[in-house]
Amino acid sequence: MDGDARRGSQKRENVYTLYYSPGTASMCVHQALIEANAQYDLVLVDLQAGRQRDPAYLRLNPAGVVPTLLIDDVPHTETAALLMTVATRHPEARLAPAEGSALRSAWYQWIVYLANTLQPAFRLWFYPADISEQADVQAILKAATCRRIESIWARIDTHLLAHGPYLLGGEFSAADLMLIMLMRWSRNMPRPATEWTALDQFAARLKARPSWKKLYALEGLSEWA
Ligand SMILES: N[C@@H](CCC(=O)N[C@@H](CS)C(=O)NCC(=O)O)C(=O)O
Repeated sequence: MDGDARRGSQKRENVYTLYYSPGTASMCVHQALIEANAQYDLVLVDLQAGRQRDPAYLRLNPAGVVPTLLIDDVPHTETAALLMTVATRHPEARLAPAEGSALRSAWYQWIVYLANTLQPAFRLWFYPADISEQADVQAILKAATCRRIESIWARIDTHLLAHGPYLLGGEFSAADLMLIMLMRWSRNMPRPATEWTALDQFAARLKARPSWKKLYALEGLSEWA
């Protein structure tokens, strides 16, 4: 975590502080902040160095993961919740359909679906040691997880083919930011998400957004640009 002690004791000018690590679950929250044209501070949490388990960070995020978003100095966690929070706080960015509309319900549905299915599957794919230290158990787990992720791509691809180009049809939203982040995580898997036609077209569309390019520059990303 870069400069956390200093940030903890100084008055921040910006409403938001995002604790992030490049290309991880913080990515879609970061892109939402960019889309919303919000002012924010970024604090890098060095996951390789284990800084997510520093006591100071655990006080903000007891699960020891990124992202954490401070809003007016109050810590908030869970990617999907943060995404919905940022979208709701910045209606002018049009990252969420109108409150009370049928599209709004679909928006909740997709974000919760992604958070309940794909994101935990990726957690197993990247962190099989969460479940077992045994290499043979991990291998079985990863094979099963890979099949699970592929079946989810197939389901979303079918949806986009029929109802795309975005998850909500013609309307881009924060749900798409979560989807593109998760798709990116599959880039080194046996069958990356872009092997499905509609998902591939979706990726091209999302990658053309100025917020994607800005996100890449700010997080120092290069792969899957
Ligand atoms: N449910 C959490 C999961 C976040 C998560 O797993 N973040 C990963 C990066 S993608 C992380 O911080 N990993 C570090 C670790 O587990 O030590 C959320 O949605 O915020």
